[in-house]
Amino acid sequence: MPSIDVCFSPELLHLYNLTGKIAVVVDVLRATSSMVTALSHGVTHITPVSELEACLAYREKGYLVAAERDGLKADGFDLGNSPFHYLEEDRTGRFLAITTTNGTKAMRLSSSADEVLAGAFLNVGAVADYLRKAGKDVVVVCAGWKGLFNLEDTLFAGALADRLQGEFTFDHDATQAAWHLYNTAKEDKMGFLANASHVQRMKRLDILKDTEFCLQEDVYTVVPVLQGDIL
Ligand code: 3SL
Repeated sequence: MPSIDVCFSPELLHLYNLTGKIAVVVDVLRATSSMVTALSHGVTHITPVSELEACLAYREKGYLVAAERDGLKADGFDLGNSPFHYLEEDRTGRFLAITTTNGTKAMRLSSSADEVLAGAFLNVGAVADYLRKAGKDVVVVCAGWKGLFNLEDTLFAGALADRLQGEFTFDHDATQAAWHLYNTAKEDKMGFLANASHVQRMKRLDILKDTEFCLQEDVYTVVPVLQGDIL
């Protein structure tokens, strides 16, 4: 039986061997949720980029360029990092380059895996279906916040484990911890996360509606897979 493991921060990735495995990168608030939403609403390709300057350079190729640092849209970019950018305006057929504080970096740092997927609550069921069919060992890579653990990505890891229970082994303590937390939180994720550091940050920035949106399960069926530089 394949296993599902959880890496709580990109800073811990040096302790994991991703070779031969599928990495599911998650940044629930909000990078991977925005990516899943964008691809579900007409954006054709997404290029995750680590640095601001490299991301901005994609504008010359006709891309929409999106950037977030510390929760805010970075100066000079078309978009920040809200899923509502793709719900409130038609982006059909656009190519997007995006850089965010943690999510796009986590994706880049996971590139030694056989496959890199973008996971979010919004597509958790579709990701679980993909992993069942692939039948390979999985590591959920939580983007966290500047190297630190966060609750929301851990809850996603637990939700994914929950969907795969009985078909994947949970022999790592990280998986068991994430699964227990998710089962404690699942009836009221928003309440459970009320004091989480990034939820507090989003409250201060008056973008709590993004949190509510990103905590919904199974809204979309798209499974973004990194192929070269592109999702
Ligand atoms: O850290 C990230 O990559 C972002 O998703 C953070 S934010 O939700 O856009 O503030």
